[in-house]
Amino acid sequence: MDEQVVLVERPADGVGLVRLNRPRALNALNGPLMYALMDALDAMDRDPAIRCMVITGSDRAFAAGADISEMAQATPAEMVEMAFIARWERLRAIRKPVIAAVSGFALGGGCELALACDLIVASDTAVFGQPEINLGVIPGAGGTQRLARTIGKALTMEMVLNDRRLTAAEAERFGLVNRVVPLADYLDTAITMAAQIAARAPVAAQAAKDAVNVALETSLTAGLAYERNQFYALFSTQDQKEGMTAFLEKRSPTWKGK
Ligand code: DAK
Repeated sequence: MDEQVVLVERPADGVGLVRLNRPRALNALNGPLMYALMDALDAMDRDPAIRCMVITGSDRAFAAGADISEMAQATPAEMVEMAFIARWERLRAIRKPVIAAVSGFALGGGCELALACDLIVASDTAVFGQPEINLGVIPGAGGTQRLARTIGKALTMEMVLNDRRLTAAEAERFGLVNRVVPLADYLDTAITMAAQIAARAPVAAQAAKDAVNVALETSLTAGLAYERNQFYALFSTQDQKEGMTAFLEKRSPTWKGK
């Protein structure tokens, strides 16, 4: 029987949860799992009932990286043919906020998957690392780029050159993760955070995510102009009228997502 490589749930109002489900391989990210993950996220991105998503693994491993057995004998052409990059790029196109709930190993592509999410909630057992140098390669899904932008050059160099692994506490101290909580609480904490975000003005939440991501890719002047345009554009939404009217009427807003 085929293994169900991801499990999809709706644990709270407006929240979609995707669990990576290859526990025996520590959630190694093989082709079928990446396709299933991206299909699940795409479907939730299109579903108006979902407004925030959570990706998680098991307590022992968020994901121990791309599946080494799938890559070991591949030629460059075969890597391209496997649509290896295309699978990963799909995550960047998701418009709704995505939270990684990380416990245990987040190594290689597992660390990169977490970094590609918008927020990270970690258990106190989480370990973040880019051990690709041990395999004779380097990170290929954003590790060098996103880590350098997030935790700086010095620590990134140590991680990619010398397999320095960060404990959850270090990851929090260096600004890699939003929150570290006890193992028993990490998923609930991520779901609670997702439910809070899901209860906020949906169009504004997508615009906020988009604008922060633009900040990582552009000059300050261009970024400020982009932010301003997004801000003005939100005045075309019913939610802006509702949010400001509700404030003035001293009541809670009712968001329409329009
Ligand atoms: N791939 C395949 N199988 C893996 C795996 C992986 N990455 N990690 C673990 N497993 C499997 C093990 O082979 C073992 O399987 P069996 O022998 O039981 O069949 C099972 O999971 C349990 O693992 P261990 O027996 O090794 O468990 P330990 O507790 O002793 O060690 C460990 C846990 C996480 C320290 C160890 O398994 C380990 O070092 N794993 C490899 C970590 C690693 O090197 N990760 C980086 C892989 S390279 C790209 C996109 C993505 C990437 C690149 C490009 N593009 C878009 C271009 C990503 C690349 C990578 O992630």
